[in-house]
Amino acid sequence: MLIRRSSGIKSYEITDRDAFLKRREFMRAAAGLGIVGGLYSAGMVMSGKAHAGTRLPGVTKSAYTVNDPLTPLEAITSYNNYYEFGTDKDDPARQAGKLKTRPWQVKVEGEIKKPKVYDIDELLKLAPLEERVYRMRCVEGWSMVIPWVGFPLAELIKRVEPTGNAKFIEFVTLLDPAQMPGQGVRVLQWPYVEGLRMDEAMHPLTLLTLGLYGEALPNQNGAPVRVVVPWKYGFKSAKAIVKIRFTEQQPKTSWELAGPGEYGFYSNVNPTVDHPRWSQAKERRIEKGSVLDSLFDKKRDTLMFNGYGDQVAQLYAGMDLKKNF
Ligand SMILES: Nc1nc2c(c(=O)[nH]1)N[C@H]1C(S)=C(S)[C@@H](COP(=O)(O)O)O[C@H]1N2
Ligand SMILES: [Mo]
Repeated sequence: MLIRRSSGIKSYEITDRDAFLKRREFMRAAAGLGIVGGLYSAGMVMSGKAHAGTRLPGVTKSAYTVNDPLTPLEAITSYNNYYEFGTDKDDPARQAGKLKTRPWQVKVEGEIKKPKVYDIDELLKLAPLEERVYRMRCVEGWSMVIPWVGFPLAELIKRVEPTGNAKFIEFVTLLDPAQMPGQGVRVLQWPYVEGLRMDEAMHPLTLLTLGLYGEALPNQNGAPVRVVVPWKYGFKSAKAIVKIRFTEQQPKTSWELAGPGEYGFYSNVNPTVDHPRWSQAKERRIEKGSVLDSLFDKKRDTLMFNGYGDQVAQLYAGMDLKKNF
């Protein structure tokens, strides 16, 4: 995703294996010496077992679940893209622990009849919580399988009653450079903004997400609330949302503004449309105990719409997906 560094894409595709190993060894050693407290804020990442999350009550298993083996919690919480906390994969785990996620409000506004500011604890009770195991495919070429907890975004949308002018929905992440050190770096325009067309936002797969592995979201994964859109590249799934805005015009997303030729508004997972700088035909699945264990596995084919075509292809009937990438 990183497009302004001379080294280009910042992913394990080009991670130097020795450097990666050394850094990990260092972190392990640091943990052993007990100096990790200052480095890994909540102290949760090294073990991957106990994170800041509390158990979410009343979660039922959803039929919207894939059978692929789950990515372990350790990998999901230690290998993140979250540029508000830095552009290295381990920056969010090191730095996001300090983010204050209470009190937290989500302002819902724009082309709706019932604008409302939701307190996060009200949002948690808005609709029954479901566990959904989704594939997550990052535009960089890696993927995970994550047991999210949340409810369909449509539940919220119905309650605020969109007007006839509501054609799109915009998600805005917290803007707070004091808490989010990465916002001092202009790799993106802050705050992080993402968006969907209204029918995409209403689709039952689009999940307003409050947890993973049965617990409240770890900060590095977008606490206290994010969206997850499993048939699109991961960057469409904005973290730490403070505003949801209904609009008539298509929102300008942070990634479109950063690289219009590279990141389109739709960004559906599509193995036949290459990113200008790399192929999207294949991906590496992170599915072992740690990210490192999966780094050198064979690649697998990327699936059209990330394997959700049966459910979402009709949203794009008649559209040229090479133009509307
Ligand atoms: N606010 C915000 N949301 C974000 C990002 C970000 O940098 N900032 N990165 C995106 C990208 S590129 C990916 S792949 C996913 C990663 O989600 P995860 O770390 O929970 O796996 O978050 C997305 N949401
Ligand atoms: Mo990503």
